[in-house]
Amino acid sequence: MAIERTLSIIKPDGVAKNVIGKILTRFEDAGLKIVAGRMMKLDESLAGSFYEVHKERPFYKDLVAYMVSGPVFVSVLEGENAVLKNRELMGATDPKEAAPGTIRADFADSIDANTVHGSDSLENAKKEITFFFSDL
Ligand code: IDP
Ligand code: MG
Repeated sequence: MAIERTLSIIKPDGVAKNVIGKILTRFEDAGLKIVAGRMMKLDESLAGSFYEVHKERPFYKDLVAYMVSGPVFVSVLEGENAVLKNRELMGATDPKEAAPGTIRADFADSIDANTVHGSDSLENAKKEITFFFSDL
């Protein structure tokens, strides 16, 4: 298996619930290393271009509005199979469908406030990492 890097964002609800540490611990306990991390307050332009792929989706406006509603914690996770491993730790997009023990099942309130973002492919991970950490 290859060592990969993936982008994680703890969304405004995760930061507001004071569970940054608990979420990062899950990554570390699963063998993922936090190789970069930063607290940020996104603005509409940054959140809008990050989620550009969803521009035509009906939820795009709400998603961008949600992502700028409070601070987020952006990090880069590194380890074997990091992209898929992070997606497994996160659980399904809709917390009602997320498997027990996943981050979204345990912390998320709704499909909007679903606590975490994670890159969905190695290709997108590379783009998303460069988007936030131009030096990596
Ligand atoms: P993902 O975060 O699990 O990769 P995506 O399909 O990439 O899910 O969607 C990005 C984000 O947009 C989701 O995390 C969620 O917050 C929001 N979202 C996705 N689908 C819906 C929907 O049907 N209604 C409202 N928000 C949605
Ligand atoms: Mg996605």
